[in-house]
Amino acid sequence: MNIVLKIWEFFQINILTNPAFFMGFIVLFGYLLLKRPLHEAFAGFIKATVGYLILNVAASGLVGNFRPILAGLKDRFNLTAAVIDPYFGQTAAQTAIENAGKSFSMMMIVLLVAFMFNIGLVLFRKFTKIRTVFITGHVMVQQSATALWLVFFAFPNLQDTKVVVMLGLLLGTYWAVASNLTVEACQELTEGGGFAIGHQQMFGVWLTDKIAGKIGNKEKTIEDLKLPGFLSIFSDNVVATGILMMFFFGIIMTILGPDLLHEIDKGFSPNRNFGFYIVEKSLNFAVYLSILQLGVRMFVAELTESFQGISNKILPGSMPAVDCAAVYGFGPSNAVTIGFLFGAIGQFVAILGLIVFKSPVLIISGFVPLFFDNATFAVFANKKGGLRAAMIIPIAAGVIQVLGGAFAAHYFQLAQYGGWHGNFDFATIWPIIGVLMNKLQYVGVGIAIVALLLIPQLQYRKNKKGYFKIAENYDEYISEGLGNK
Ligand code: ASC
Repeated sequence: MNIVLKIWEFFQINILTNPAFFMGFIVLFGYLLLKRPLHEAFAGFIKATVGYLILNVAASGLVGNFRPILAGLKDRFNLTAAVIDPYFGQTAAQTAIENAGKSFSMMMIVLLVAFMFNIGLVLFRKFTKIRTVFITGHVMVQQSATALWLVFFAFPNLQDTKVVVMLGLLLGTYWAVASNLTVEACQELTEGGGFAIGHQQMFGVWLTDKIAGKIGNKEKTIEDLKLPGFLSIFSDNVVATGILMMFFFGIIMTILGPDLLHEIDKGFSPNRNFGFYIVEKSLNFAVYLSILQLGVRMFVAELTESFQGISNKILPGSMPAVDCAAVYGFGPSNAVTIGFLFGAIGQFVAILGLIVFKSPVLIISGFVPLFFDNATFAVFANKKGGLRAAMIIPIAAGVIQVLGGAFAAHYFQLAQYGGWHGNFDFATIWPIIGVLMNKLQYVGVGIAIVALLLIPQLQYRKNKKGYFKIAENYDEYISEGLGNK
């Protein structure tokens, strides 16, 4: 057992929680299975790994720069509020777990059990109908932390081994089922890119894909928008993002004031002009978005080609589920900005609602759900329902994130520790799972797992012929007309 754990520890630290290498090895392995020469396989490994590392630079740049600014609102007004953001959620869950006298270290084994269970579900896909392996490591860690607290909350006296097994099965099921739900939407958006989403808003992506066409008009997409006169400068994504973020963060940073910003951002040296600081910070948003797209294009191109090896030879009809930012290169660049801003409108309106109706918990917007969830929704919404859907869906999602987050932070008693996970799935499906566990105990866990496992069965029934084909060979899926069922 010890040796298994040691190997797992090595894998977890070096590869799983560093998906750049995971991606690189998948590509390398795929090319080898396709019998490409070794040097080509190696070149693919480098490009995929570098592509993912570039994506990481951009994502951490966005998160590192803009998360503290939103969270600063809490300090500025001395609020007791929960920030809905997975980083805050993870810290809050960890503190709650330790305060309850439990050890957080079993997380690593929970991850092992859950990941293995996900792979098992793919290996037995003939029965389970699961096509995706969730490989976004840092997100898996955050989700395990929150879910571990939900289990302790519902079962305060449960023995450690039981916690690990139960949570491992529950999380593994969620990773497999929820990422599997995004296969159709992702393949259609990327025209056979060969990946699904393994992130924090997978139910939201599925819902968006289903309802966008009903809300909007796919003939009137963001690309088609012809802006008159001087507004035409907004068609350029760098210009649009730059201007809109100067406006958005300009207001927030002015509210925070230079003194607080000096504290938050050590890079803001005392002799710098506040106005120029605001402009540079805001324009950096456009910088990171440009970087992100470059990285995504690199690794997706390699993955699409090489994964054929894996799906032809060993796991037909399966695919990896990766970071949501991977889809940003597949929509108009402005979609991402539109999603963020309209998500913010939804969140701010809902927060006002909490204040007006004297909610027992107050919520502060967190950057990760606000940006990454809503940008993702907008990209998918634009594909099926054009600009209108790309605005309406993020507004609705913003409201749901705040209300679901407020309920969860309150019910699961994490508001006192200042945070809740906050992403779309953690404002919807996870609070439901948590309440089920709390009210019905083991029966609740059972219901959650069985209900989740039923989802891919229902998906399969709707399109038996196309179900695995869409992941295995998208071109054939289209040419055989299987998508029109
Ligand atoms: C998350 C998280 C991040 C971002 C990143 C988006 O949920 O923890 O750092 O989203 O994965 O690319």
